[in-house]
Amino acid sequence: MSKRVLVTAALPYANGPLHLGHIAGAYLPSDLYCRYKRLAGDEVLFICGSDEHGVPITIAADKEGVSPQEIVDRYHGINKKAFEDFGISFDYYGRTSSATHREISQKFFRTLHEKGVFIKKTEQQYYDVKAGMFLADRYMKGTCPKCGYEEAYGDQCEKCGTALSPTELINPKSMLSGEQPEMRETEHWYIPLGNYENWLKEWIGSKTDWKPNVLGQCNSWLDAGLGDRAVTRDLKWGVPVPLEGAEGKVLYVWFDAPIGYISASVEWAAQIGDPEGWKLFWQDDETELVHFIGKDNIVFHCIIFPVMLKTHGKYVVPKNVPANEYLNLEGGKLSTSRGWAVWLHEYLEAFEPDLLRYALAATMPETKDADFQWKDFQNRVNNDLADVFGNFVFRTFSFIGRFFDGKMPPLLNPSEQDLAMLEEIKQSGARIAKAYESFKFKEAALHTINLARAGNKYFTETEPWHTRKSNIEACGNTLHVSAQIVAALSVYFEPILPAACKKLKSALNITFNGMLLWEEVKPDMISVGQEITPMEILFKKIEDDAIQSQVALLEAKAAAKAGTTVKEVSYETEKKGIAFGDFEKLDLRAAEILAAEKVPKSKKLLKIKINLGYEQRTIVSGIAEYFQPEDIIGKRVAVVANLIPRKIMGIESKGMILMAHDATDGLRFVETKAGPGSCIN
Ligand code: B3M
Ligand code: ZN
Repeated sequence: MSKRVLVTAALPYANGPLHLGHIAGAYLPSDLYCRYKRLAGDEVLFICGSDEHGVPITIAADKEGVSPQEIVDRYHGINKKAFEDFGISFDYYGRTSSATHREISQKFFRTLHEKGVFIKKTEQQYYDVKAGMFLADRYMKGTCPKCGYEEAYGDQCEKCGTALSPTELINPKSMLSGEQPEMRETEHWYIPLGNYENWLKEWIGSKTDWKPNVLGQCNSWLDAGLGDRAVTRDLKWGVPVPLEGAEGKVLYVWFDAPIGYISASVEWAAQIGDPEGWKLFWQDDETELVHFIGKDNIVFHCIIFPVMLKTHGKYVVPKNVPANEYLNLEGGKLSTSRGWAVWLHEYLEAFEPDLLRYALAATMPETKDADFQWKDFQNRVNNDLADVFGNFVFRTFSFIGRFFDGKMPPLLNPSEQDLAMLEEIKQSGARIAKAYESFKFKEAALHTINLARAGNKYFTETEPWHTRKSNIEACGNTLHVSAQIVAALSVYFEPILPAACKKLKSALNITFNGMLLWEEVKPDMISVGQEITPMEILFKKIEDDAIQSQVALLEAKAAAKAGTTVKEVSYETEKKGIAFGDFEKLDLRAAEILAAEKVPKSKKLLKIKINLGYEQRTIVSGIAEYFQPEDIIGKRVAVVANLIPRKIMGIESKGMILMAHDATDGLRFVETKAGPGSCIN
């Protein structure tokens, strides 16, 4: 029976770009799940969006000296695009600064207020006299009372994961002025979570299928006893508290952000022209609500938000909250401030989405922290995707093309091995499905590649390169069976490798109405005589130097943040030899830089005017992060003059300025004393 599933992925703060830790934590697993569920025939609504309130946003704005709106507009755009480019299949990507969200979260708050859920308390809170404001938790740092970490925030210690309140910090300091704040009186609304302890214990206690790491955190919260949780703050940025006498107060970001899932669903429904359609997902008991999050968000999604939903009365509560652990990077903790991160948009400039989707699925931090290593990424791509899956597909297609006219051969007098292999299609399908259903994505990836592995091995063992001469019927059987496995893989691999599977399906000429479903995968999916279109190689191997340059880039970023340079020089491998004729095609010239300016809306690009003696022209160059425009005027540099012009951000760029990539000093011009226009060769 088909189910209705509402899947949410944690709303990332729109205060910075996404890195691989975010992707492995919540976004790839939720996408795998949704893509699988759609294939399983379930009705899926997949919701995410930008979390645009809260102190992380205002801190980022303060740091840059711009408005919070400017920050969220920028990163909402960047992150939405990165998700799209990476193939995350959200049905809707909202934002909590939208008018709908303000209205819905205020309404939610008012409902709870009218139901008498909140208590109002006057409390002493830290106030920064110099900055003239009450300090939100995140504006305070101090020593964690549990583990002694000196950089703990007012709401949480990132070292030991303990949730804190600012008054628990030892030696509290304001992050605004750096000074010790003083206590002042202020009024706020609280949810007395303790009132719901019994319900929570019973509800969470009934969850036998939740991940142990999630249950563990929930139980330690419950065992420690739940206190009152403030749901309002003294801040300027946020959803205003919709009550009289609450001027200058906003909803606590962790109150409004999860309601963002609801408001995004409301916007989705309006967009598809069914304004009431969201209710089926949020207010019908048959719906399975699943929250995908990182482990630092567990308490909010397993305790606080469920209490909000429950006390509101109209909403379903989550069926599961499959939180992941953390992803480390090359043996170190991912850290934006230390520059130890691989940004998703940066990854996408270098490699295809499918490759990372597979590598992360195979190493996901499901039950414990995992480590992303570039070398391991390369191995998974080269060994699993290229050598196993890609090779199997390639052999199958090319043999059918060469020896069977590009048409599916019949299965005639199959051997036991042939039949066992066909049988494996269903069995693998069931195994993979079970893994997805139980949120074991690593296992799903393993079972899927194992089917390709089994197919590849079968191909080798049945030796069609021999049987094509000795027993053409057996050769046809090998290819028939192999093609059926490839067809099955074009569905089974789809959650992880959507782009590759799309190519495969079209090469196999699989026709279907809408989506081919999991249960429609059969050992006779491709009919005899069906045309099989020859295919280019599915996955190219990744060369060592591509990996080395990623590692070098990472080290350089970290070094730049640390204010040092990388000490160990690593040289890029020399490229393959070229003929003199190839070199002669390049028209290299000396040129003088006449003017330079930043390209608006781009961090990386400079628009540079050069003098080539015989003409002046414009070149757009991606060096803005390394040079100030005013510093490079007058330099005599080497350029490729005969590069075919292309438009970069709307500017026509004619040629390319040569740069040396110095391993210790970063980018350097290739300078020359020759006059503008001189040929270099
Ligand atoms: N923005 C925290 C985070 O990115 C937060 C999640 C909100 S989910 C409603 O870790
Ligand atoms: Zn701690």
